[in-house]
Amino acid sequence: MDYPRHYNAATDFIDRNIAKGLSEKTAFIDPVRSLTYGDLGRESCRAANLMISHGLGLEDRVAMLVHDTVDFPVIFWGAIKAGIVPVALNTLLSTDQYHYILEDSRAKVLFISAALLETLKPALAKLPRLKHIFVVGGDSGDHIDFAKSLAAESDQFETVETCADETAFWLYSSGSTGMPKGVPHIHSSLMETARLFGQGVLGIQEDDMVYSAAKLFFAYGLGNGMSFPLSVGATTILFPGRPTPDAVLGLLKEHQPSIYCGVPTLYAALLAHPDCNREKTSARLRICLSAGEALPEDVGTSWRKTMGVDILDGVGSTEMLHIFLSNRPGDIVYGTSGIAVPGYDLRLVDEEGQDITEDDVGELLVRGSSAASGYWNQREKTRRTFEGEWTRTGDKYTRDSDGRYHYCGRTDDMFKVSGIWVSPFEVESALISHESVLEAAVVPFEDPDGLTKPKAFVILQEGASSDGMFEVLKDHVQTSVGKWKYPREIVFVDSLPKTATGKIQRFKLRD
Ligand code: 3SK
Repeated sequence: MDYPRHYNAATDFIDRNIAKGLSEKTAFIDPVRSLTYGDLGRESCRAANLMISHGLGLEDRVAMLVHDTVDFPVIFWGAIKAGIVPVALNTLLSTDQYHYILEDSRAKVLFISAALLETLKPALAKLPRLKHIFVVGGDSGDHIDFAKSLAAESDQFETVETCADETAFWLYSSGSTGMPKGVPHIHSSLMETARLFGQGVLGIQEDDMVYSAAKLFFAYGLGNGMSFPLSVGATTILFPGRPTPDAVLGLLKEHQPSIYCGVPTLYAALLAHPDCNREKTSARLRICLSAGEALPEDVGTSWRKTMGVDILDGVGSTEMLHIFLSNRPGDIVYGTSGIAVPGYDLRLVDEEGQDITEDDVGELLVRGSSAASGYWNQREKTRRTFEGEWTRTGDKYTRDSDGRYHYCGRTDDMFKVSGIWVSPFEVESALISHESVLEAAVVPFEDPDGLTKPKAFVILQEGASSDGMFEVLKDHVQTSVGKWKYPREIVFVDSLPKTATGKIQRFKLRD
């Protein structure tokens, strides 16, 4: 879609709802407070004034290390209104990672939830560019109390005229290795993802209520819980704590959202919970969304059976801001990633960059209006990922004769056994489809003859025993996905290494 040259996303996402008569409608609910669209308009004006009165101006960056409470949208939109660039940070990182990101982004101001101060403290003395720290919700110690200073500001602010093509906010891509990379996104991208996926595929409408277990700092959560609902004047439930199965089922029961967004691991854990059923928890749920990792077929079909509602499995990335490949309501094939989201183009290419033919495995490239143009201060990585209009995803797929995409694994996770590609995801899905398996990760290892073979790390369902399980799972994989693909070794574990956004870090399991 064409955007006017001068465009500030805050006008589109907040003022338009107020002009539509939604001032009194609830935009966000957290466990303590709620905000109407009118409140969001006023509070974000106060936040814009607060940042300006602390010396920030156009294009300056502010870091947000903030849990999912109503403060998050107030700060995020306050910055955007003022042409200041919020940098939303993952709340699950380590002191060293925060030190790296705060240095890398050169944020002058930090908004931080009180509970996260302890982790950051050891890094503070080494961050000379950081001028002010606002503490959100709780004891501010030596720093500035966000709520008090916000209340002292005017609730009137004239939104700064920015360009549709200028940077509005940053996210950090967690990646599976190395330090996170800054990914700047422009003002028009939020509305593009809301229009193309949120409205176009998910079909979000004004009377929807969304709960996203994926947090707002994550591109997936930011679309689910912020840009999609605000694009149509809907309501979001925010939860600052860990989305454990108990917590998620409690929220579904209490608020009865119409849209729930989760990740595959959490869907599997919810299904293993005794209270997971539609009558008890989620009568109003009309659609669920999954991303972050490919959804195993078995999890999708079990959810449909248990909850009476489908999961749309989609594929997105921090670089593209949200989902560009997805199943669609009424056209779901579990175990596949679906088809291109209208508005995005996809290609599968081989190692020489040539388009591959049907059924071959290729790397997925995507083209669309919400793409970032590069990584902050990382020229080599930018060149390897952003190739003109096309963005490399680093994911391997096949495309079947119906045009549906089938996930095979990360480009660096695939391996060959007896000269044939093995997708760790395919073997993991076969393992998970066994009733005793909760989660699985598959990596290559060298057998005593120096040959590459699959090895699995398996978390068993509660109450299942590992006695005799190696033979059982070996046979199960052989009959489900092929004789040569079965794991030659299985290690039974209690947890798997994952990124903060729930992706299995297979490289940590390789010998
Ligand atoms: O990381 C992902 O897989 C993802 C999925 C959907 C939207 C955004 C992201 C980053």
